[in-house]
Amino acid sequence: MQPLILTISLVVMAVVALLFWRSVRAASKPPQQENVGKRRTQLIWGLVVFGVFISIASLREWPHAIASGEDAIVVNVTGGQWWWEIDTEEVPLGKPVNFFVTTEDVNHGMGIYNSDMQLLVQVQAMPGYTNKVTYTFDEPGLYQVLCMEYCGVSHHDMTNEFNVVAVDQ
Ligand SMILES: [Cu+2]
Repeated sequence: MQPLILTISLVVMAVVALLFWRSVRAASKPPQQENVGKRRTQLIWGLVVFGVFISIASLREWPHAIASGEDAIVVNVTGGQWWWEIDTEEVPLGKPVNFFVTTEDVNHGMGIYNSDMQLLVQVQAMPGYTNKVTYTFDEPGLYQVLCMEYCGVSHHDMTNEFNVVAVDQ
């Protein structure tokens, strides 16, 4: 998927660069036609419509949607200087987990990392708000919750963990 996106991006960049170069060249010449202003307006509106279309078409599923249905699990996470409280130690494998995240003091960032310390999902933790993010774990194991926003001298100690376990149906 990545090479395809890179190729499409390079082609679109080349087309935009070509249009830009033609516009600059056209602007340096005296206008030869009366309708050149009209054509420029059409070109600008065409590019705007094209840009809006590409933006909408390239947006994937809205990232803030919360899983619903009877399968969904709720895990409440509260942050503070400098700790994370998670209301469970075990999370089921293969089920959508809705993390409801808040903080008791300052802003924090809740990031969930797998055992290779790859960031899987993150959401801002804000005082007075409960932010939500959904993630479905597809591998069992120990997962780390780290703070992703500098929040004071012991920011680096702000960690907790939970296990993702296979559950029988
Ligand atoms: Cu923090």
